Amino acid sequence: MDQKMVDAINKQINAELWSAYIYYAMAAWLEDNDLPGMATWMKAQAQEELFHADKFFNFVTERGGRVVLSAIDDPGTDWESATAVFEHAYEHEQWVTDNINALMDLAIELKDHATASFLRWYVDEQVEEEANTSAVAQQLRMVEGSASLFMLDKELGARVFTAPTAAAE
Ligand code: OFO
Repeated sequence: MDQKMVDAINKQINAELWSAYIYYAMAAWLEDNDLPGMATWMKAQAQEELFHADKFFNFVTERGGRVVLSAIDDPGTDWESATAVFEHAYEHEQWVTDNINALMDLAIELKDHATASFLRWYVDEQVEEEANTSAVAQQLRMVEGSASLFMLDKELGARVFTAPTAAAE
C-alpha cells in the first residue's frame, strides 16, 4: 500500500480512538448529571468507535502496512446540557464523515481499489452515525426541561453494542 495511504489511515485510527474518548467523556458527564440511560448509549457509541479503529488497524496490517499510534487529543469534560452533548456528537460525526470522504478521495487518486472498496463500509456507516446522533439531539431539543427527559433517558439506556458480524462488515 502507498505510504501516503497508510499515513492517512493511521491518522484516521487516531480520529476513531479520539471519538471513543470523546464519547466516554460524554458518558461520564451524563452519569454525573443523573442521565444513566444516555450514558449507556454513549458508552455503546464509544465501543463502536473502538470497533472502527480496530477494523482500520486490521486492514493496514493485512495489507503489509505499519500501524503507528499517536497522542489522543483532550476529549473535553463539560457540556451545557444533554442537548449540547448530543449536538456536539452530531457535529463530531459530520467531521468524521469529511475525514472518511477525504480518505476515499485519496484512495481514488492513488488508484488503490482495495482501499476504496474497504472504505465503502465506512461511507455507509457514517450515514447511520450522523442519523443516530442527529435523531437523539432532535428528541432532546423537544423534551429537555420536561419530565419526558427521564422517559427518553430510559429508552436510550436500552442500547447495546453488538459488533457487526463478518457478513455484515
Ligand atoms: Fe467512527 O464513526 Fe463515529 O466517529
